[in-house]
Amino acid sequence: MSVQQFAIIDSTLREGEQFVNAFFTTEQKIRIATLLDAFGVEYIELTTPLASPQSEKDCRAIARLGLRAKTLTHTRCALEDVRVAVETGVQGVDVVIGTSSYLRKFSHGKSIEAIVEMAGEVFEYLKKFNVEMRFSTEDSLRSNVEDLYRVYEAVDKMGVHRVGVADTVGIGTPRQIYDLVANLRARVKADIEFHGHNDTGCAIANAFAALEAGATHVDTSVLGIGERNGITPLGGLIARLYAVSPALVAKYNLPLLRHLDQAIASLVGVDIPFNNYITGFAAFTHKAGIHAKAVLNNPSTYEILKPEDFGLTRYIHIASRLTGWNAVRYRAEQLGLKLSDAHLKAITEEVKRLSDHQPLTLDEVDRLLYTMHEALLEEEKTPEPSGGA
Ligand code: HCA
Ligand code: CU
Repeated sequence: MSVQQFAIIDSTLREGEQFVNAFFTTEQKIRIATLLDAFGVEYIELTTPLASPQSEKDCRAIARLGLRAKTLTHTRCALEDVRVAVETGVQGVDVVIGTSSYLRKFSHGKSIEAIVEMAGEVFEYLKKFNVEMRFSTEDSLRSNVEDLYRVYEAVDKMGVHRVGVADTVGIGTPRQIYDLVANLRARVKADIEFHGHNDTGCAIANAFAALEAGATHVDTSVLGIGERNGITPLGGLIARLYAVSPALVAKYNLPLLRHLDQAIASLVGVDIPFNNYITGFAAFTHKAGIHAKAVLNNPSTYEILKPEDFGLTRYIHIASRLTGWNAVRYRAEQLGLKLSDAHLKAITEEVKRLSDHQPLTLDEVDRLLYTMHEALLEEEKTPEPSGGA
């Protein structure tokens, strides 16, 4: 099944707050929410108001901003929690409860019957308010699948708007996620949300597999921040979808991605990883001569993402022994230097000779180009020696 309509639930202000380095002031939360809204995510999920008095105030403050994105908060499957949640003015409540034997045994200690009963109470109450209701099973991938279907079918009958599959420990593979979501799609009327952790590097692929299987909502966070090493990163999901078809992500303001990544990186005190999707510093760099030549002729030879669509530019790295003379010519043109092919080839050989022994900087290559250019100008100026006697 191809990916159809979908919405992003960005959880930087909920799951992201669970990242070990994260501490956001109210002003910072508002700035993040406003940027996410300008980017165009459809939903913004906020930390439960039960976490602390300030969390409750922040939740209310962001719900009051009147953003285009819908605001959601996150609670346990308990009447006392959802009562507080609806009071904050959010447009939806994301209810979650663990269904795996690990969580049932070591966390809340409830049976599947008790979970269905609690969900009944919670949604009976929430129905009186004009809020979206979501029910998710924590640790879905390590839950008994029959238990899962039983709970999902029960809450579907209760009228929830979305059911959520959560790969809480990042154990799922794309195939497993695809099968689980496809089976669920056949069983419930509600929309389906996927929330995936990245412990084994599958969070983006799993989110994409969920969408292919009929999920309608995907959870992300900026840079993927969250518990442990986090969840599906917003930028990575965008890259994945864009590579299938740029039309899938045309609804988002893509150049804002780098502002979001930079803002979060600096707020939580990390660098954007060099190999980050789209915004890592090496994402649009080309080095080997063969790559550089082809990219200069047509960027699509080695780029599936167009940097300009994200407000970024590509960089051709020429100061290395892997370089080629086409790349060196491109640099000379950038510097406005006119050199013949023979001279460019000679400089390329010099770059290779020098960088065979030690790393070279772009400055050093530029100096070789300028020196050659000046020498040629000098030659032009010097009169030909007269032909002799
Ligand atoms: C948590 C766990 C959670 C919930 C996901 C969800 C997870 O921190 O409460 O609500 O769908 O990964 O299971 O983030
Ligand atoms: Cu999570």
